[in-house]
Amino acid sequence: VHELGAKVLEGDFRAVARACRLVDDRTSGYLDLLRDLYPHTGAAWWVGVTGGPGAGKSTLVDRLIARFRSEELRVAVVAVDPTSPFSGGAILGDRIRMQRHFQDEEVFIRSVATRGALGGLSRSAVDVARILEAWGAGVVLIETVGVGQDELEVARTAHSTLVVVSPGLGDAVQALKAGVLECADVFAVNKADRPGVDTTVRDLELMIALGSPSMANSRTSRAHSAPSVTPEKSEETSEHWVVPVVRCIATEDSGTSEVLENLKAHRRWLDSSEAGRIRRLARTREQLLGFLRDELVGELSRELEQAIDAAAEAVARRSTDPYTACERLLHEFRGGGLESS
Ligand SMILES: Nc1nc2c(ncn2[C@@H]2O[C@H](COP(=O)(O)OP(=O)(O)OP(=O)(O)O)[C@@H](O)[C@H]2O)c(=O)[nH]1
Ligand SMILES: [Mg+2]
Repeated sequence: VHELGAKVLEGDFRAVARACRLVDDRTSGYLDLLRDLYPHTGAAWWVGVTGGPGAGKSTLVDRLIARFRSEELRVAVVAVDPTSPFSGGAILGDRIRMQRHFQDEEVFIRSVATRGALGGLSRSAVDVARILEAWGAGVVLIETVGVGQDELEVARTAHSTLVVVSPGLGDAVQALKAGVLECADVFAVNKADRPGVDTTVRDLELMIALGSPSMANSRTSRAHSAPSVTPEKSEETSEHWVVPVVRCIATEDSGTSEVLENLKAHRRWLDSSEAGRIRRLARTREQLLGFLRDELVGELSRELEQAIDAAAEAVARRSTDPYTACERLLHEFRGGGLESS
C-alpha cells in the first residue's frame, strides 16, 4: 500500500487507477493509503457540477476540462453514480461526451457508484477525489445528478458548486429540488439555444434576489440585490456571495468561459472572505462527522447484527416500539448488556 501511494505521488496513471479501485472496494489497507496521501492534498480546487438529469452537466464538464487544460492544469473528473436510473446508464454517455479527454494523460476520469454498506456515495467520492489530488490534479470536477440526498451531499463536499439548469421542461426552477438550489454557488442556464431561457433566468434571479425560503438557509447566504453576471462587479471580499446566473450553450462552447470566470470569482471569494473561511471549516466538520457516523453505524451493525434483526422483528410484531428498541440497542452497544424485555 505504501508503495502504491508512492507511485500515485509520482503521477503513475495505472497506480492511480489501482488506488481508486482499492478505495472503492474498501479493500484492507485503503485507509493507510489515504493517510499516506493526505499530506499531499489540499491545494486542488473541487468543483461540484450538479443539476437535473440531462441538463447538460457532462457536456459542460467536457468544456471545462478543455479550458483547464489550456491553462496547463491537470484535471480530475469524478462522475458520481452514473448508473442511477434517472440518468439511465449515463456512464456510457459520459464517456462519449468526454471522449476526447480520455486520451489525455493529464486528465483522469473516474466513476464512483458505491452506495449503501459502509459509508455512502459522498464518502467514496471524497476518497477518490483525494487520490486524484495526490496524483497532482489542480482541479477536481465532481459531476452528480442532483436528485437524491446522497448526491446533494456530494455536491456539498466541493469548494464551489455549479448547478446546471436547462429550460423548456415546464417550470425548470420549480422542478429542481430545493436542496439543489441551496447548494448553488453559480447557476448555469444551459441550452440557451432553446426557448424558455429568459423565463428560467428571470425565475432564478428573482428567487436569488428575494432570498426565497429555499435560499434563506442557504450556505451561500441570502442575496439582497440582483446578481451581477460579470465577476468584476461582484464584491469578492464581501461577506455575501451573490449567486450569479449565467447562460450558456455547452454543445457550442458558448458562454462556458463566463461560467468558468464566475466559478473562479467564487473561489477567490472563498479564499479571501471570513465567510469563506467559516464555510471551509463547516465543511471539514461535516465531513468528519460523516466519517464518524459511518464508522459508528458500521461498528454497531456488525456488533449487534443479530440483536438488530431481533429488534426489527419485535417492532414489526408491535411487541415493542422503535424508540424503546433503539434505546435498548444503544444501551447494549455501550456495554450495558441487553436488557431483558
Ligand atoms: N440544444 C442543446 N443541447 C444540449 C446542450 N448541452 C447539452 N445538450 C444535450 O443534452 C443531452 C444531455 O447532455 P449531457 O451532457 O449528457 O447531460 P447530463 O446532465 O450530463 O446528463 P446525465 O448525466 O444523464 O444526467 C445531450 O444530448 C447533449 O448533447 C445545449 O447547450 N443545447
Ligand atoms: Mg452526465
